[in-house]
Amino acid sequence: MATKKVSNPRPSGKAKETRNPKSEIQNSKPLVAVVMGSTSDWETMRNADETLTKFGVAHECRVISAHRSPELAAAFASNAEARGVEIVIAAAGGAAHLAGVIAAHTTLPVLGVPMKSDALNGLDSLLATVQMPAGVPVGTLAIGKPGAINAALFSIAILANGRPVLRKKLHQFREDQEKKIREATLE
Ligand code: RP5
Repeated sequence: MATKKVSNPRPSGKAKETRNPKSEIQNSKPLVAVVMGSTSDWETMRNADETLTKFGVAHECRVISAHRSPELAAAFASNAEARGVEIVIAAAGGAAHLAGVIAAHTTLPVLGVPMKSDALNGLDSLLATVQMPAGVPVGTLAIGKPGAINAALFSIAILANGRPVLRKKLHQFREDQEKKIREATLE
Protein backbone atom coordinates (compact mmCIF):
# COMPACT_ATOMS: atom_id res chain seq x y z
CA MET A 1 0.00 0.00 0.00
CA ALA A 2 1.28 3.44 -0.85
CA THR A 3 1.96 5.29 2.37
CA LYS A 4 2.17 8.68 0.69
CA LYS A 5 -0.88 10.85 1.07
CA VAL A 6 -1.84 11.04 -2.55
CA SER A 7 -3.81 14.21 -2.35
CA ASN A 8 -3.48 15.90 0.98
CA PRO A 9 -2.77 19.57 0.54
CA ARG A 10 -1.68 19.92 4.13
CA PRO A 11 -0.83 17.59 6.99
CA SER A 12 -4.12 17.97 8.84
CA GLY A 13 -3.22 15.87 11.90
CA LYS A 14 -0.09 17.84 12.65
CA ALA A 15 -1.82 21.17 12.21
CA LYS A 16 -4.42 20.20 14.79
CA GLU A 17 -1.82 18.96 17.20
CA THR A 18 -0.23 22.38 17.21
CA ARG A 19 -3.54 24.16 17.64
CA ASN A 20 -4.81 21.98 20.46
CA PRO A 21 -1.75 21.01 22.45
CA LYS A 22 -3.71 20.15 25.58
CA SER A 23 -6.69 18.55 23.98
CA GLU A 24 -7.45 14.97 24.92
CA ILE A 25 -8.02 14.38 21.26
CA GLN A 26 -4.51 15.43 20.43
CA ASN A 27 -3.18 12.60 18.39
CA SER A 28 -0.66 12.65 15.63
CA LYS A 29 -2.28 9.48 14.32
CA PRO A 30 -5.43 10.17 12.33
CA LEU A 31 -8.67 9.19 14.06
CA VAL A 32 -10.68 9.95 10.94
CA ALA A 33 -9.62 9.11 7.40
CA VAL A 34 -11.25 11.16 4.67
CA VAL A 35 -10.84 9.42 1.32
CA MET A 36 -12.18 10.47 -2.04
CA GLY A 37 -12.21 8.93 -5.48
CA SER A 38 -10.59 11.81 -7.33
CA THR A 39 -8.82 15.11 -6.82
CA SER A 40 -11.95 16.61 -8.40
CA ASP A 41 -13.81 15.70 -5.18
CA TRP A 42 -11.49 17.81 -3.03
CA GLU A 43 -13.35 21.07 -3.60
CA THR A 44 -16.33 19.47 -1.85
CA MET A 45 -14.45 17.34 0.66
CA ARG A 46 -12.29 20.20 1.89
CA ASN A 47 -15.42 21.09 3.88
CA ALA A 48 -15.06 17.85 5.84
CA ASP A 49 -11.38 18.61 6.34
CA GLU A 50 -12.15 22.12 7.59
CA THR A 51 -14.85 20.91 9.98
CA LEU A 52 -12.60 18.25 11.50
CA THR A 53 -9.83 20.82 11.80
CA LYS A 54 -12.18 23.24 13.55
CA PHE A 55 -12.90 20.60 16.19
CA GLY A 56 -9.25 19.65 16.51
CA VAL A 57 -9.73 16.07 15.36
CA ALA A 58 -6.63 14.42 13.96
CA HIS A 59 -7.40 13.23 10.47
CA GLU A 60 -5.95 12.56 7.08
CA CYS A 61 -7.27 13.29 3.60
CA ARG A 62 -6.26 11.24 0.60
CA VAL A 63 -7.32 10.18 -2.86
CA ILE A 64 -8.13 6.50 -3.28
CA SER A 65 -10.23 5.16 -6.10
CA ALA A 66 -12.19 1.93 -5.90
CA HIS A 67 -11.87 1.35 -9.63
CA ARG A 68 -8.68 3.20 -10.59
CA SER A 69 -6.64 1.93 -7.63
CA PRO A 70 -8.59 -1.10 -6.36
CA GLU A 71 -5.64 -2.71 -4.57
CA LEU A 72 -4.81 0.53 -2.78
CA ALA A 73 -8.44 0.83 -1.69
CA ALA A 74 -8.46 -2.71 -0.27
CA ALA A 75 -5.08 -2.30 1.43
CA PHE A 76 -6.01 1.08 2.90
CA ALA A 77 -9.29 -0.24 4.33
CA SER A 78 -7.72 -3.45 5.62
CA ASN A 79 -5.00 -1.55 7.49
CA ALA A 80 -7.04 1.41 8.73
CA GLU A 81 -8.04 -0.12 12.08
CA ALA A 82 -4.50 -1.24 12.87
CA ARG A 83 -3.29 2.31 12.18
CA GLY A 84 -5.67 3.67 14.82
CA VAL A 85 -8.25 5.11 12.45
CA GLU A 86 -11.71 4.97 14.07
CA ILE A 87 -13.94 6.28 11.28
CA VAL A 88 -13.60 6.43 7.50
CA ILE A 89 -15.37 9.07 5.44
CA ALA A 90 -15.50 7.97 1.80
CA ALA A 91 -16.61 10.29 -0.98
CA ALA A 92 -17.17 9.40 -4.60
CA GLY A 93 -19.25 10.38 -7.57
CA GLY A 94 -21.00 8.54 -10.38
CA ALA A 95 -21.05 4.78 -9.80
CA ALA A 96 -19.66 5.74 -6.38
CA HIS A 97 -18.69 2.36 -5.02
CA LEU A 98 -15.76 3.64 -2.93
CA ALA A 99 -17.59 3.69 0.40
CA GLY A 100 -18.97 0.19 -0.17
CA VAL A 101 -15.59 -1.19 -1.18
CA ILE A 102 -13.94 0.38 1.86
CA ALA A 103 -16.70 -1.02 4.10
CA ALA A 104 -16.16 -4.46 2.59
CA HIS A 105 -12.61 -4.48 3.94
CA THR A 106 -13.11 -3.06 7.43
CA THR A 107 -15.56 -3.17 10.32
CA LEU A 108 -14.83 0.48 11.16
CA PRO A 109 -17.81 2.82 10.68
CA VAL A 110 -17.80 4.06 7.08
CA LEU A 111 -19.64 7.26 6.20
CA GLY A 112 -20.35 7.79 2.51
CA VAL A 113 -20.61 11.20 0.88
CA PRO A 114 -22.14 11.17 -2.63
CA MET A 115 -20.51 13.71 -4.93
CA LYS A 116 -22.61 15.93 -7.14
CA SER A 117 -22.04 14.50 -10.62
CA ASP A 118 -22.36 16.28 -13.95
CA ALA A 119 -24.61 13.72 -15.59
CA LEU A 120 -27.25 13.17 -12.91
CA ASN A 121 -26.57 15.88 -10.34
CA GLY A 122 -25.44 13.35 -7.77
CA LEU A 123 -28.51 11.14 -7.80
CA ASP A 124 -26.35 8.37 -9.28
CA SER A 125 -23.74 8.87 -6.54
CA LEU A 126 -26.42 8.94 -3.84
CA LEU A 127 -28.08 5.71 -4.91
CA ALA A 128 -24.77 3.93 -5.44
CA THR A 129 -23.63 4.91 -1.96
CA VAL A 130 -26.83 4.50 0.01
CA GLN A 131 -28.19 1.27 -1.45
CA MET A 132 -25.83 -1.16 0.25
CA PRO A 133 -27.25 -4.67 0.52
CA ALA A 134 -27.75 -5.86 4.12
CA GLY A 135 -24.65 -7.01 5.95
CA VAL A 136 -22.10 -4.33 5.07
CA PRO A 137 -23.37 -0.91 6.15
CA VAL A 138 -22.41 2.50 4.82
CA GLY A 139 -23.90 5.48 6.64
CA THR A 140 -24.79 7.82 3.81
CA LEU A 141 -24.93 11.59 4.12
CA ALA A 142 -26.38 14.22 1.80
CA ILE A 143 -25.04 14.94 -1.67
CA GLY A 144 -22.12 17.37 -1.88
CA LYS A 145 -21.05 20.05 0.61
CA PRO A 146 -23.78 19.47 3.26
CA GLY A 147 -22.86 15.79 3.24
CA ALA A 148 -19.16 16.57 3.58
CA ILE A 149 -19.78 18.82 6.59
CA ASN A 150 -22.25 16.42 8.18
CA ALA A 151 -19.97 13.43 7.66
CA ALA A 152 -17.35 15.29 9.68
CA LEU A 153 -19.91 16.26 12.35
CA PHE A 154 -21.20 12.69 12.49
CA SER A 155 -17.66 11.44 12.98
CA ILE A 156 -17.17 13.96 15.74
CA ALA A 157 -20.41 12.81 17.40
CA ILE A 158 -19.20 9.21 17.35
CA LEU A 159 -15.76 10.12 18.69
CA ALA A 160 -17.37 12.35 21.35
CA ASN A 161 -18.97 9.31 23.01
CA GLY A 162 -15.68 8.52 24.69
CA ARG A 163 -14.10 11.98 24.65
CA PRO A 164 -15.72 14.55 26.99
CA VAL A 165 -13.71 17.49 25.63
CA LEU A 166 -14.99 16.77 22.15
CA ARG A 167 -18.54 16.36 23.43
CA LYS A 168 -18.31 19.76 25.06
CA LYS A 169 -17.15 21.30 21.78
CA LEU A 170 -20.05 19.68 19.98
CA HIS A 171 -22.55 21.08 22.50
CA GLN A 172 -20.97 24.50 22.09
CA PHE A 173 -21.19 24.23 18.31
CA ARG A 174 -24.92 23.46 18.50
CA GLU A 175 -25.51 26.29 20.95
CA ASP A 176 -23.71 28.76 18.70
CA GLN A 177 -25.71 27.54 15.74
CA GLU A 178 -28.98 27.95 17.60
CA LYS A 179 -28.00 31.41 18.81
CA LYS A 180 -27.46 32.53 15.22
CA ILE A 181 -30.97 31.40 14.27
CA ARG A 182 -32.57 33.01 17.33
CA GLU A 183 -30.77 36.28 16.67
CA ALA A 184 -31.31 36.27 12.92
CA THR A 185 -32.95 39.37 11.48
CA LEU A 186 -34.39 39.94 8.02
CA GLU A 187 -34.07 43.25 6.21
C1 RP5 B 1 -15.33 9.17 -9.10
O1 RP5 B 1 -15.53 9.67 -10.37
C2 RP5 B 1 -14.75 10.29 -8.32
O2 RP5 B 1 -15.12 10.15 -6.98
C3 RP5 B 1 -15.31 11.53 -8.95
O3 RP5 B 1 -16.39 12.07 -8.21
C4 RP5 B 1 -15.79 11.04 -10.30
C5 RP5 B 1 -15.14 11.76 -11.44
O4 RP5 B 1 -13.74 11.63 -11.32
P1 RP5 B 1 -12.76 12.44 -12.27
O5 RP5 B 1 -13.05 11.97 -13.66
O6 RP5 B 1 -13.05 13.89 -12.06
O7 RP5 B 1 -11.38 12.08 -11.81
O8 RP5 B 1 -14.46 8.09 -9.10
